[in-house]
Amino acid sequence: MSKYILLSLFTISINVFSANYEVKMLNQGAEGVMIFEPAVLKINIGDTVNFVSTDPAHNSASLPGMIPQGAQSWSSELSKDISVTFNQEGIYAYQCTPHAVMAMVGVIQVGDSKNNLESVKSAAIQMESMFVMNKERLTNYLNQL
Ligand SMILES: [Cu+2]
Repeated sequence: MSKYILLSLFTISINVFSANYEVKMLNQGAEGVMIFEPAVLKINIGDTVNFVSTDPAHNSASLPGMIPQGAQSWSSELSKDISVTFNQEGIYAYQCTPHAVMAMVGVIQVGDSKNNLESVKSAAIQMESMFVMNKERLTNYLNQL
C-alpha cells in the first residue's frame, strides 16, 4: 500500500512540474502572415510543446544546426499536430518547411542555458538571406531570449 502511494505521489509531481505549451501554425496572426503563435517561447527542461495545425498546409521542423548539440530533431507532416518534449537545455529554432522563405519560423529556449545562442544567431543570419519577406523576423525572435 505505501509503495502504491509513493508511486502515485511521484507521478503527480511529474504532472505538476512539467508544463504543456501550445504553438499555433497560422496563415494570419497578430504579428503578421505565415506565423507561429507564440513564436518565442521560454520553457523548462521536460516541458512539452504542442504544435497545432490551426490552419492547414503548415508543419513544424527543427532547423539543422540550430538546436543544441545532440538534441533530438523533429519534423511533422503538413497539416498535422506534433507534440515535442524538450529534455535538453539550450536554444532551438524551427521552421514551417513550405513557408521558410516567408520567415515562418519560431524559437524556443529550454532552461537557462544560452550556450548555443551565438551559433544559432549566425546560422539565422545565413538563413535570413533567403527570406523573401520578414527578413529580420528570426533575429528579432532570438533577440527576445
Ligand atoms: Cu507554413
